[in-house]
Amino acid sequence: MQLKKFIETTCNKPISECSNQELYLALLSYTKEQIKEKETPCNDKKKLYYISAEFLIGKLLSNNLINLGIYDEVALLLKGNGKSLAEIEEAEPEPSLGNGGLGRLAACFLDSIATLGLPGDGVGLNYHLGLFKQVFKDHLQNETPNPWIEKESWLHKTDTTYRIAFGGTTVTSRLYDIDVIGYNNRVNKLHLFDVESVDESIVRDGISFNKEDIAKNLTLFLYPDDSDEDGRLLRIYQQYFMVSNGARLILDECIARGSNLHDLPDYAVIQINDTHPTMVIPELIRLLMIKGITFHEAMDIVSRTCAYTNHTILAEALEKWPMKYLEKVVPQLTPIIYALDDMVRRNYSDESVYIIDKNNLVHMAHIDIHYGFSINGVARLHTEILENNELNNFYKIYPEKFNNKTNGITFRRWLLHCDHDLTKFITSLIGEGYKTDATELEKLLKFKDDKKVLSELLKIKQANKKVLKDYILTTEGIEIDDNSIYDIQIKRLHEYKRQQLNVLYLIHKYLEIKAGKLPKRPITAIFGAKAAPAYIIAKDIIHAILCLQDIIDKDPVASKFLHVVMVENYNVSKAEKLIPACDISEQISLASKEASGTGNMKFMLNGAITLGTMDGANVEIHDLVGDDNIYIFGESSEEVIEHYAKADYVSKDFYEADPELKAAVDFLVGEEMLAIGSEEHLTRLYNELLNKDWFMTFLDFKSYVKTKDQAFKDYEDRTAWAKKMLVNIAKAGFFSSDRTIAEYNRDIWHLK
Ligand code: 26Y
Repeated sequence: MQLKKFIETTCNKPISECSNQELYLALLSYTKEQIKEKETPCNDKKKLYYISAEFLIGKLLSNNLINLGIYDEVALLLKGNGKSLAEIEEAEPEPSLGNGGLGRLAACFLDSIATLGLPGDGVGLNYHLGLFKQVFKDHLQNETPNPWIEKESWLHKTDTTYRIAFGGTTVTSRLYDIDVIGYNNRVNKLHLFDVESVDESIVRDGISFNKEDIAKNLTLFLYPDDSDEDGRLLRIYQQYFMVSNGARLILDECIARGSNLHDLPDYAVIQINDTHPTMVIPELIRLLMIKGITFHEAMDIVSRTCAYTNHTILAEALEKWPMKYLEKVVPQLTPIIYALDDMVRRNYSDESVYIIDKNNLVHMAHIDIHYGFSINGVARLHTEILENNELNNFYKIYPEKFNNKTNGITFRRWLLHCDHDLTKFITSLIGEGYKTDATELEKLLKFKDDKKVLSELLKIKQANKKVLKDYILTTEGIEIDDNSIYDIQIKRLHEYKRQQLNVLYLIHKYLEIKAGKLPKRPITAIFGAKAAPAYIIAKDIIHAILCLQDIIDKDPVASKFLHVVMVENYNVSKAEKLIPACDISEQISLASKEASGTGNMKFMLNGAITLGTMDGANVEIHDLVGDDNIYIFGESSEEVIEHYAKADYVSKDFYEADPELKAAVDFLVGEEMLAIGSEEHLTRLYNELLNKDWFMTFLDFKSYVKTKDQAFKDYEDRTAWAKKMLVNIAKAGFFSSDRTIAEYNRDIWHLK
């Protein structure tokens, strides 16, 4: 049916009289119909299954319209009737199925897989209450449930259900699907498993609930608090629930496509997204054995089907589960895990590659490395560190399994959707080709010295800054100055990402302003970050940011030059508003610690200039844009790795040697902060930095201040700055997830 007629029939009135909510629902069902028409029966033999605890997909309406090629038509029709598609989009709830980079990467990958026309589905869980919703109160983060599933949604309830048995209980699962539409291409699926007996009403004050009531709580939250034993057990219940359902779906589908299971690797490739889905390996072996295949053959089949992506080198993020937990939750898997470990022990004497260590901890990554055929890092530097340091013992055994796949982002969401004006402008300069071949963005380089083009770029940025200003006023009730420099750090709150370094800079700036040294132009420093509910120091850092925000706001002089804004409940939708408006992109992790980063790529694509360390994909950004178009500071990853090896970093030495650093650190527990903040939180943060500072904040303080001040100074030469913006946009093509996925397919998946 024609769109106008469809909406008016569904809503039973003219478009101009519909509410945004009504229009959203009408467009939701219209889009679903369009997708149905595009769906083709699957006649591919081999299929990819991307299994992940997180899929941070963001709102879907606009992206689906873009990928179906009907966005402009829909927007125009609505506009002609006095409605705005952007405003209608506000009615759509954002799915809360992820936490950070790993989950957003999975979502970008699904988009690119479908866009490249490859058969590949996502497999994960349908968390009803999401990660959590962040609420600020008394300068502190509070957590509340984030329900996002409404009666009408993108989820399709399917007839697929399984009985999933654990040590003590058995539950019934059900599969829900979300369509994944490629840009002018095929439709794939995101498969989300749910437990039939889930019960949202067991959640009390904030996000607490009975962690032992598995049948009711299994799919309530992503990453439930694991600071106690029941919480850790629940994580294992969730992981097994995900992989057992996933494994059964995969086997059922492959059998339906003609597999006799002995030939499973010809029908399926499973990409394991970090270690959360690692139990899929022993679970598949178990299921194949139930079908009559011997252990050895099953092990061989599974090893040729599974590939593993590592996203971190932080020790605490590499999962190790006590054997006794696994015995309790998944006793059916433990004999298999013992057998897998036994094979390793028979072949290798080096204890560091065992699956079960002498403390009876099961190293999940070790299962993936021994019993998968590919191990990849997510940026060049990251893969090098895995090969030469963190996983060197494995690299020596299996050099041929290791490979790099530098991350990417989907330009459909992170340019076409989030920045319509920039998209139109780029198209007017170089045509449409870059939308399917992102490297064509390099054609922009010929406008590097074109004054008109550069000034248009600045105009678009200014307009986006105004849009963000209005958005922040409506959503956060905070007024920012669109004549100021927007300096943005948005990412999970973690000490290694060093939001605290940014905080120390801002304190330093504040003190300078108070002493009469005024910046040329006002600065708006924007943060967005959720801290894991049990991550104490991360929450202390949020507290420090919110207190500082308040202190500066209340200072009649300083507030004219410096504004700190922490947006509440940072999520994909907020990122889509913040990124196009950004001038300076903060990518300041301690070198060697950020596996890749993907926000860095989104900012660059939207014409922000990176202020960063030589870490993760920043290194590759630097290679591409050159010294003049990025602000690099801080010690190198080699130097940092050496500090850890020698244990020679003493934060107090830096504090004592640098009066500016000392003043900024002392400010954390000074009168002004204590007058509005909590002594407990602020003192803990102060002590942590002074006595430990595991992520070496103080090490890079001096060079951070110097480099950041230089960036602010350079900003004043507007034409020179616009040229940097243009080079960044032109060179961003490499970071299209279409490129990343083409590499995964070429080297690992071999689809089609
Ligand atoms: C369960 C717990 C231990 C855990 C929960 C979440 C462990 C890790 C994670 C999430 C990790 C994550 O988001 N990693 C990020 O992956 C991105 C995509 O590859 C990288 O760009 C980014 O550098 C990395 O921190």
